[in-house]
Amino acid sequence: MPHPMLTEEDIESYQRDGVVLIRGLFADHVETLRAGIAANMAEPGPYASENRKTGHTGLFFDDYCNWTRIPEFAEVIRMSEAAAVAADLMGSDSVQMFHDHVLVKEPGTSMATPWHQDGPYYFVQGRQTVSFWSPLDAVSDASLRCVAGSHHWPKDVLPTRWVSDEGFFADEGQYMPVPDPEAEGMRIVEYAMQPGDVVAFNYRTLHGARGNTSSARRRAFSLRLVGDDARYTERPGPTSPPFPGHQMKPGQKLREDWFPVIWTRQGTAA
Ligand SMILES: O=C(O)CCC(=O)C(=O)O
Repeated sequence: MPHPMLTEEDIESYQRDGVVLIRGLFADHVETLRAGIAANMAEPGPYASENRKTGHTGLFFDDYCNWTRIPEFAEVIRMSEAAAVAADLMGSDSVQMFHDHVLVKEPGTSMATPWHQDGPYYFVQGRQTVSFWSPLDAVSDASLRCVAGSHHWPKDVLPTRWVSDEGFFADEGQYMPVPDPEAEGMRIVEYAMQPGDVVAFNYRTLHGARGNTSSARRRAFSLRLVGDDARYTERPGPTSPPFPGHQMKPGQKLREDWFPVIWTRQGTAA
């Protein structure tokens, strides 16, 4: 039996399309996540960015890897149903924490989040991966947009730097160029969402988001988890996030002192 917040069809959609909507997964945690985002923005971490792109208006703040210093994020990671739901979507017997990401587009922010797959920025390889993107404000136009089935593409998409559009790594033939899903007629999945709803997507699912031209803020919390088959892999340069000093070797499971196992099917997670 799947987790009560999921149907068998949700799991099939996730496996087939690399994306599925889960209404209300964080509905009981919206105020906690808002408080965590406020704390994060009041005291940004070393990786925070305001993504100031020439010719654009507004402010697109993002920051990641703060859950160990922001108790509100740690509470939601531990107390919500996210890990149990992640296990069923991934078909995994365990769930390991990877990191958190906050993405806030203030009213009148014109910059889009460029189309990208998360996986190629990360040092993680494996099929059992999931990100939970949750708006903390109602969204329509500024929602997440995912290309159905892109997690099955044979080649990774070249990761790029969001402000300069430069390649994140030198491409020696291992990447495909960033496609234009609208021009190329790809199936783009997007939803009008309420605070606490979640889009679950695979690390290899191509996704992006429009700017926020509305008069309301668009705060979003993204939680990145991995399952049984996730292993450390090397990329052609420092990854994003970089996790300096990690000392892992290709093929190893992510070190559990930095990336704790937060759920197991036997119910014995730390
Ligand atoms: O919130 C956004 O604009 C993009 C989110 C995203 O790329 C992610 O959560 O991986």
